Amino acid sequence: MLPLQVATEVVDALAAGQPVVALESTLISHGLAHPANLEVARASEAAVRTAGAVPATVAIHDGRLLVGLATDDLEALATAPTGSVRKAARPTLAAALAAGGWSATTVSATMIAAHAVGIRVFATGGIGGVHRGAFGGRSGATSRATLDVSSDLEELARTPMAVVCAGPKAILDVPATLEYLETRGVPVVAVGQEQVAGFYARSSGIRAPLTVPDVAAAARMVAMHLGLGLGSSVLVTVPVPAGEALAREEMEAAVERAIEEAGRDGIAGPALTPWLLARVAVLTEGASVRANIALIVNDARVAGELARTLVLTRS
Ligand code: PSU
Ligand code: MN
Repeated sequence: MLPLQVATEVVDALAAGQPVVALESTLISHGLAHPANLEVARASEAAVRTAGAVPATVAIHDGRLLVGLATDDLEALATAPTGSVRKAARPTLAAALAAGGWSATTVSATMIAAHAVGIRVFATGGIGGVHRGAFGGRSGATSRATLDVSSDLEELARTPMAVVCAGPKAILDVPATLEYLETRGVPVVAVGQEQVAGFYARSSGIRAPLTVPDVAAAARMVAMHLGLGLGSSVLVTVPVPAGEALAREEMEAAVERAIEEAGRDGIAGPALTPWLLARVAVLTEGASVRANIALIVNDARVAGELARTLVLTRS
């Protein structure tokens, strides 16, 4: 049994059949630095509300899986000293609950909690996926296959929700990530453009397996998929707002360099993604952080609209 502690507002909304959007917390604790992390967390909740849905940010505190954070809890998590917050995914959920204190939930752990309470829509920034070199083939110290594939992908395959994101994170092997999702039965739907969103960039350069023109059409596809009871999620990708997007070439140069440095410094495991995001931020002189903030809040807004549309089409 999950030791869930669900905020009253979330309990009430779910009981009344109102739209609820789950939000993850690893992007708050590990993805962005203070104070941008707190601003993003608050702005994401506000964006969900403006869209007409109730936000439920998920995190772990003292052995409880919180679904919906109080204002001071959100602040405590966002201002906790660097390194004091654990990163909880499916494989580390039990350890995080046993440890006490604060842990942030990744996409996989957030989905476990959200699905358990009946939330159908979840927003994150960029999903985790197949890291470059996961199956070998990179030069130098990292030529050995690392098998570093995010537990996000397995969760998408086994837990039914709509997950709204700006595509797989650009630090990943994006084509391999999409192949993996296809193999594991996860539909990837691009909204408003032909290509899968590219996280920092508008486009990943890869044609989406499925494209819909707008959120209403995405909601119809999500309703159909979830109605079939196949067990997997739908990954809905929306591009970062144009004003904050990075050019793909500019971003790729920074990403390549960050990955090379990470290999040289022996950064691996759960530390790798936060390390790369922080390093790309330095290499792009903050431009990647502005894109990251914009895409997270935009995803929350779209997820709010999606949740509201899903509720309307259900009744
Ligand atoms: N989106 C962001 N920033 C982040 C993440 C998503 O814009 O930091 C987090 C999510 O919690 C995701 C995690 O589950 O990164 C992936 O980590 P890993 O690659 O170690 O599985
Ligand atoms: Mn990993």
